[in-house]
Amino acid sequence: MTVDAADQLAADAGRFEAMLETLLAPEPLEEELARPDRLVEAMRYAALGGGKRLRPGLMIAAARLFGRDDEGVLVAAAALECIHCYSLVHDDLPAMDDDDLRRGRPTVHRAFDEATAILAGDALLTLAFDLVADPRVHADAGLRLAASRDLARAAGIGGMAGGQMLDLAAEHSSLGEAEIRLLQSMKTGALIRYAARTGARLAGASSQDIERLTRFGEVIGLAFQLADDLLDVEGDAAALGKAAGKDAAAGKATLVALKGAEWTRAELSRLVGEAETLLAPYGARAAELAGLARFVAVRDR
Ligand code: GRG
Repeated sequence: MTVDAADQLAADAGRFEAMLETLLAPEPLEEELARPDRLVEAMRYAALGGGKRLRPGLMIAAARLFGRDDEGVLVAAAALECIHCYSLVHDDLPAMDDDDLRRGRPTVHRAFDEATAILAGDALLTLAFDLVADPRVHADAGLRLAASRDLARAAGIGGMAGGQMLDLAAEHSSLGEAEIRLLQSMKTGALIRYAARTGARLAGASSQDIERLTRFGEVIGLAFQLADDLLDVEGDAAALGKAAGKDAAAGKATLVALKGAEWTRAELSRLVGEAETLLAPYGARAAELAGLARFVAVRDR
């Protein structure tokens, strides 16, 4: 990644964190009777406790490519990150992956308790749709509605939650390549695709550009999952802040398990090449997105 692109990403993450902090303020908003302390604390623990902020970074960079860079984009990015954080809280629960560590700290149900973790996830998911409806996201209510429906679909039955269901159903069974790709594009790809697509859409990009950025998001989503599976078998548990090798030990179906690490590295290079080709029409203006594509494919955490 060029120094400029890395600096830009770091600056975006800082602005994003500051916005998320205000959106998760402990004080009740107009029309809210109260915000129970323990619930707010658990939500803040889940959402403000580190993380690479990849999805917000992608949305912000995609919007900037088409000339928009304001607080409304940060609010939309916060909505998406709330959904991502809720999914991690619920994924870590005893009924799902039963993880003790996330981002190098105790998981929410370990730091609080199981019922609080379930509620914190629920409240983060719900807050996301409140945020997409915020007029700062876009002056056009129809466009906010479209962004909201897209988000529901990315997170719901045909997206992340559906992908998680397929993943649970597939434990200890042998899936083929097409089934693994489908599961992963739903479980993790859908939110990443949403990030790039929505950034372009909120910035008023043409439908052709929105479709190009949507495909870019799909490619990044595939690369993200392949890199994650590779890290699970080859990564350093301390750097990951979780138990590396857990998915492999649990017999989860991955393309790394099916086709091997060498094939996976070659596929990652191919995907980075495809991402760069998709960005080629935008020239140097897309350096930040190109940097993100490379970061996703070679990341070590
Ligand atoms: C519970 C409905 C529901 C869905 C859970 C996304 C997901 C579905 C589970 C997460 C399981 C997991 C660890 C999948 C691997 C890919 C992934 C989403 C990793 C975590 O995302 P990062 O690396 O996390 O962006 P940070 O901490 O950087 O935000």
